[in-house]
Amino acid sequence: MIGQVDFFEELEKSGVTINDEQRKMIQNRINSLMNYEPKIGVFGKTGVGKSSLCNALFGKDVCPISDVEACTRNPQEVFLGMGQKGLKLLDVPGVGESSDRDKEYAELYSKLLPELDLVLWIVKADDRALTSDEVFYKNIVRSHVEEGKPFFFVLRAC
Ligand SMILES: Nc1nc2c(ncn2[C@@H]2O[C@H](COP(=O)(O)OP(=O)(O)OP(=O)(O)O)[C@@H](O)[C@H]2O)c(=O)[nH]1
Ligand SMILES: [Mg+2]
Repeated sequence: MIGQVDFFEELEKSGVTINDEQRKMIQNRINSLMNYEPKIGVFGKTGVGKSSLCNALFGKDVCPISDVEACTRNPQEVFLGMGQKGLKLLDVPGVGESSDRDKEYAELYSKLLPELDLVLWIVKADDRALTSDEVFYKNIVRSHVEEGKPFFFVLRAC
């Protein structure tokens, strides 16, 4: 790749000598960074519109949605291609449906969080019942945010 050739030329011009093995390692590292596809988790309470947001960003109905009942039961990955690169959205089941489901989803969210590059937590702007958002944030998400995980609350208009 031209960028990599320039990079190595520049290093040599600056008097830095690298052997073939080091060059290969650097090249592999650059390639894996260039081809990296960030993964974004779309979290939040059931019915806030997580799957609808993924569909809107994807431009097609790839994640099932429901007007009347908790819908997403398993995490679903949506690939958003942008030219030769892209990123992955992970649509997950929503919290706050029942205590049994919340236990299950607490485990799921905990398992997924380490592999995410960014977490979006969707909240309906007019929602006044925020207990499950608060409990999940405090018990599951906060420690990751404190360790540097990028996190945004996203307010969904009504
Ligand atoms: N008014 C309005 N309704 C929306 C919006 N986004 C989603 N909805 C509606 O909200 C309802 C729930 O949407 P879903 O996308 O299934 O919600 P979800 O967060 O994926 O729900 P779970 O999969 O159960 O966690 C559906 O009736 C959607 O049409 C929005 O921006 N505005
Ligand atoms: Mg859903």
